[in-house]
Amino acid sequence: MVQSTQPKNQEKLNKFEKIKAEKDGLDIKDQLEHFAQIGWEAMDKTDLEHRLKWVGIFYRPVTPGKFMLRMRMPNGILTSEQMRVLGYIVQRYGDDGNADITTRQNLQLRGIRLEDIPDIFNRLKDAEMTSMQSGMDNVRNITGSPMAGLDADELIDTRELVQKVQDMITNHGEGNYEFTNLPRKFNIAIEGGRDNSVHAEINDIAFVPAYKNGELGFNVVVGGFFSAKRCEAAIPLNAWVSPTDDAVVGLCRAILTVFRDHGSRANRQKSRLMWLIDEWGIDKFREAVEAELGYKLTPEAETDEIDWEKRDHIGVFPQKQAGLNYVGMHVPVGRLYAENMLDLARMAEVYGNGEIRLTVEQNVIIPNIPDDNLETFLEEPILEKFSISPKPLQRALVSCTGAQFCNFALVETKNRALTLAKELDEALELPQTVRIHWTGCPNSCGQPQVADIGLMGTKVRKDGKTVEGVDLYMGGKVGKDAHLGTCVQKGIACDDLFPVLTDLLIENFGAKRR
Ligand code: SRM
Ligand code: SF4
Repeated sequence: MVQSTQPKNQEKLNKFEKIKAEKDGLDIKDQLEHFAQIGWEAMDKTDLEHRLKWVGIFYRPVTPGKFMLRMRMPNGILTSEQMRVLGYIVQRYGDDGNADITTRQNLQLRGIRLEDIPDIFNRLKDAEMTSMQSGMDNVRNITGSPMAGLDADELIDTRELVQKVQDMITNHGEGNYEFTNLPRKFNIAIEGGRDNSVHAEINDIAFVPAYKNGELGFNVVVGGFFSAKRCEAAIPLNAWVSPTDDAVVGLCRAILTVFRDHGSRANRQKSRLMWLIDEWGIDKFREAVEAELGYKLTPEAETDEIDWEKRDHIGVFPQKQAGLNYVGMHVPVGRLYAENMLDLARMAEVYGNGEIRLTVEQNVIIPNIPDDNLETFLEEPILEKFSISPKPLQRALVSCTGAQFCNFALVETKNRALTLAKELDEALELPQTVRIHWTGCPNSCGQPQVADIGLMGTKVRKDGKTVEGVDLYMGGKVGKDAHLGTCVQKGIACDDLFPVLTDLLIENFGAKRR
């Protein structure tokens, strides 16, 4: 068994490094049967709270005994059969069971009982799905354009590449000790379209379409990340790669190896890839990657092909395949219940070719619907809930999990976000969508820095009491010329948000009172 802890320079290891050095998180995969038998209360605390995350199982202190299961959905694509399997898994938990579409084009299942895990994992395997290495110091779900293979203006179809990178990292979902002990979490995105659908700038590695000497491939940016302490947009690696498995998978492997062997394991707040790039400088980092690859990287193309505004894909759109369409449905704050999942699975089969896609905006797309099927599709009752023409603020709303399930949360997010967006949509006429992102704490899972208006949970003092509040972010730009927004106002009590956002929307986004 390959163990990969490589602390550098005898540095003092942080608490999590010690946990990993004692036992690789992936070892947990062989103990699941045992845990199911003894029950979570009898488990070793570190196994329960940390190591289970290596196989995607998250103990939730907010709902003890009801676990979250974070899947992997390469490129955000799944089949109706897979969605049905996931729907049945959460259905058995009644009111506790649901699923969230995440900001990484992924699904997280809720209400899961540990005693059911062996059976659930068997069902996932049968349906060719995995939750392997989806939490802690592993590579998160790999994102790609939700339009891959459908869009007439697409440059590179990323589906196979994303799958191949995932297979390399997880050993085809079986688990891969080579990459289960990184210094910190790691995000990879592969963009194939013109609109930067994946938010390339906020990933540790992102591939962005670019022509070099007339050949289409990718420029590579590295080091983008958000954390409570620091947020940075990715910077150019000064590398261009051709869109082949060897080049893309090989480069991911090389960068991950360099990060694994040289990234700092002392201070967890300073362990993401960008800290290593800072310490070394990008040239030394690139040389180390080249040494790992065994060849020199081609310098980047002068320009990339990201020249469109970001699309939200909500509505009905023709595909590049004549006579076929995709329908993007708005799922309020990404929350799905078993009946919705089973409905979506049925609709994908009846009207499309059985495929379902997810977006980083936490919405759902059903592709491959023939013209003749469209009218009946649009009469399906679920479209009243998952609208194809939601009001402007609800349309672009994104929210992290928040206090309902997440113990880091300083505020409740999803319900509050939705209620407020509905109230503001009622009160105001807006000439365009305004992208509001909620995140329950400074970890920034809801990406407030990419939003027009970002709201980050905090605690504030109001009338002598500590109440739930937010810090306000503005100026996030997505699509072409993407850049991060910044904090413009601190400590607004959530109860005061309606008037504050009303004024903000009138002054900055052309809203008019109804
Ligand atoms: Fe996140 C930790 C939820 C996307 C930055 N994130 C967590 C945990 C696991 C904390 C915990 O154990 O409770 C949250 C689980 C709550 C729950 O029960 O759902 C959590 N993160 C999420 C999700 C579900 C938010 C959502 O509602 O969509 C997203 C899951 C994505 C996925 O499918 O894997 C999610 N997290 C993100 C993103 C956005 C992105 O990747 O584009 C970020 C910022 C980008 C980045 O990482 O650079 C993000 N999450 C964090 C961090 C801060 C990382 C850091 O370097 O400091 C933490 C805390 C940590 O890792 O120590 C964290
Ligand atoms: Fe939890 Fe904070 Fe992430 Fe929201 S931003 S899911 S509250 S860790």
